[in-house]
Amino acid sequence: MLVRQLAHELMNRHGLTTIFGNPGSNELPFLTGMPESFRYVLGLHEGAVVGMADGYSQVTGEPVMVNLHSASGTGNAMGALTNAYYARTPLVITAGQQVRPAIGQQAMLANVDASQLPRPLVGWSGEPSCAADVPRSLAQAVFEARLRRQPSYLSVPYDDWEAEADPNAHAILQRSVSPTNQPGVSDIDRLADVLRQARNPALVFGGDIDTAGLFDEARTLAERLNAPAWAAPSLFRLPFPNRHPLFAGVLPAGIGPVADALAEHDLVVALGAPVFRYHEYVPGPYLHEGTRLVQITDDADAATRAPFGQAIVTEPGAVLRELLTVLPERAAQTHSYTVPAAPAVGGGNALHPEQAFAALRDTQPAATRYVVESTSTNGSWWRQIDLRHGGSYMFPASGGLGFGMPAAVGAALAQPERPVVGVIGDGSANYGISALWTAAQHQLPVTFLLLRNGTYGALQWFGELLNTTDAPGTSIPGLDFTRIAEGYGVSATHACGEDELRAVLQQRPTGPRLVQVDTETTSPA
Ligand code: TZD
Ligand code: CA
Repeated sequence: MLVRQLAHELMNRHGLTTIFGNPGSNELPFLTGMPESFRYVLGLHEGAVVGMADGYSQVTGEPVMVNLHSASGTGNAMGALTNAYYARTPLVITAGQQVRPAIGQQAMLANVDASQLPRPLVGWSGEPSCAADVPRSLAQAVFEARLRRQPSYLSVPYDDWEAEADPNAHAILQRSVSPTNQPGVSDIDRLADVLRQARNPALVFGGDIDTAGLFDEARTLAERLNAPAWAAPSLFRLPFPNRHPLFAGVLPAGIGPVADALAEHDLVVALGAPVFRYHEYVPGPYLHEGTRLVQITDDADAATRAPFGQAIVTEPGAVLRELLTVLPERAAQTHSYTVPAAPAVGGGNALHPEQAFAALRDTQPAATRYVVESTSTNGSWWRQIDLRHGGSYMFPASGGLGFGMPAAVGAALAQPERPVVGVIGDGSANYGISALWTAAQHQLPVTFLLLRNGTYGALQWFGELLNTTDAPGTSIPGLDFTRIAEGYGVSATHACGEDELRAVLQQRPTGPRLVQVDTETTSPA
């Protein structure tokens, strides 16, 4: 058996039969002779490749293969890797390397110091020391990604794939590596006691809760405790129905404002979130006197780097489920979800973003997945949208633009029967635009709602916050995304006014479509 055949068999056994990639010559010996059951999803730029893989893996909850071209392909992918890293997406990235004798002399396409290149945006990173070690290294990349929920990176000299596999290497096919970080009985008892004794507890749920498929459990725990539930700051997935009467909102992303928001609570239990991912620097105490915080996360890094609170490093899902068995049942309550106020209305030819989001809410199926990458419209979004299902909302986890369009495509590939809408700003769109081509080639029924306000709206807002309103480079006139989309093979409409927008959105897409609408620039608040 060749190293390549053994690697393909290993991928097959781990369910890694979909590969997102953009190949070059170094990668061809790995990609040749792929089993029929494998699917190679071609992206035209590595940012889109990683964004698609990220969206795909976030939907399946499983590791996924990514194939990049040596150093330059890896470089192009780095921005997208910031998002995958903070979303804790288990990408298994392979990159083709020059043959070993050519690396040191830096022949064309050598990836010099390959294992360093993607750091610190991957967990494990390596290059096998010889061909015989390729299958084991690939297995390690897979186990690392799955176990630690971090992207991992493997650089492989391209002549290794044609080498005869070492007879011992077959043992790798039988291996499994299982996590056992379940909470102990005493951990649960103590936590349940603390919760029972709390006068006024609050819950904070992070994106990990939704990624782990715990959306409904999170709601049930809040209802059981009758405690308000916040979404953690810098939210990248919605872990709680946003119009539920116990939903307190997304925590602000500044130190002082978080303390203020939680001031009335004596106990805060944060599940599946770092404590905390702040953004704009607003000083203040981490928490006010009288509030204590317990963090439950399976991300050891997120526990050790937090500046305050008690952390328990264990699987939040297990804690949620155990707490639900020990905390007393309450009589079933029916909750009437809050109704959004009528949307604000734009002037002139431009819609207020709230009008666009109300149109989505009223026209799209309830289980629609939204991948949002529109930065100045955040407040408008939460004021209008109504999300009651797990997996309904994704946002770039590190704020790196270029995630939205590709992730929407990846999400649709992972689960074609669930509707996907990308809500994309006219600035954001450009960083991941080539994902349109992949959507067209696979005829994925994704709607891209393109909000065109002609600016980097969020930067104008930040400019006022930072007193830098004269900074250049925040205006982006002259873009017509209907023509760009058509060039990539995606049908497109420019919707004028609210009625036309609603009429277009009412139609169910059979393939990808882009709907461009002119919007007013608003503040994210
Ligand atoms: N480049 C990358 C890769 N990520 C970024 N976050 C930025 C630049 C900086 N940036 C922001 O943080 S928001 C933003 C930029 C350029 C404007 C996005 O414009 P948009 O949305 O049209 O998508 P709004 O609603 O007009 O802000
Ligand atoms: Ca914009």
